[in-house]
Amino acid sequence: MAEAVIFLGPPGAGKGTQAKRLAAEMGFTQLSTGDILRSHVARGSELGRRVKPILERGDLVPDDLILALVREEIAAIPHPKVIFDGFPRTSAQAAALDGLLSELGISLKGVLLVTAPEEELVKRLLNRAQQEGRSDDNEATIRNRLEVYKTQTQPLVDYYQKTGHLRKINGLGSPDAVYRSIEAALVAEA
Ligand code: B4P
Repeated sequence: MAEAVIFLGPPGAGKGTQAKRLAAEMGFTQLSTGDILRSHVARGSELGRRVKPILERGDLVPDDLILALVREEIAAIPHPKVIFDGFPRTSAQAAALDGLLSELGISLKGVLLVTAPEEELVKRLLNRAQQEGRSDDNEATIRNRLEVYKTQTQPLVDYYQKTGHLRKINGLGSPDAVYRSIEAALVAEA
C-alpha cells in the first residue's frame, strides 16, 4: 500500500538522522527538502543560487519553490513509500501535502514529532558545525532557525493532532533509543 510518514520537529531534534535509518530499515524513500536544497546549492543550480542566502540566514524557502521541488521529487520515486523529512514546515505546505497525498492515493501512516530541550538542540548543531561545517550551523543562524520553527512550523503540531496522526517522540537519548521509540509508535499506528 502506498504510504507516507512525516518527520516534524525543531532543528537538531534528530529528524534527518532518524528518517535516514527508518528509510533504510523499512524500505521507505527519504525525501528531505533540506538535503535537496543543499544539493542545489552545492552544484550551483539556478535554484541553488536563489536559496543559498535563505539557508544561510536560517529562514524558510518560499512555499511555491518547495512545493514544486516536492512534486518533482515524488514523481521520481519508484515505489510509493515515502518519508517526508523537514516537510511540511508551514500551514500552506501542510495543506498542499494533504492534496498531493489524496491525488496520488498515498495514506498517511503517521506524523512523528521529535523534540528535545532547546539547549540540547543548540549543542548538537554546534557539534555538527565542527564535524561537517554546514553553513547554517552557526549560533546566530541556529537561533533564527529555532525562532522560525516556533512561529511557522510549530502550528502544524495542532494541525496533525486534530487529524489524529501525531505521535510524540522524545528525541533525548541515544539515536538507537530514539529509533526504538519511533518503531514502537509506528507499530501502534499499524
Ligand atoms: P533541514 O535540512 O531540515 O535541517 P534541520 O532542521 O537542522 O534538521 P537535520 O535533519 O539536518 O538535523 P538532525 O536534527 O537530524 O533544513 C535546513 C534548512 O533548509 C532550513 O533552515 C530551511 O532554510 C530550508 N528548508 C528545508 N525544508 C524546508 C521547507 N519544507 N520549507 C522551507 N524551507 C525549508 O541532526 C542534527 C544533529 O544532531 C546531527 O549532527 C546529528 O548527528 C545529531 N543528533 C541527531 N540525533 C541525536 C541524538 N539522539 N543524540 C545526539 N545527537 C544527535
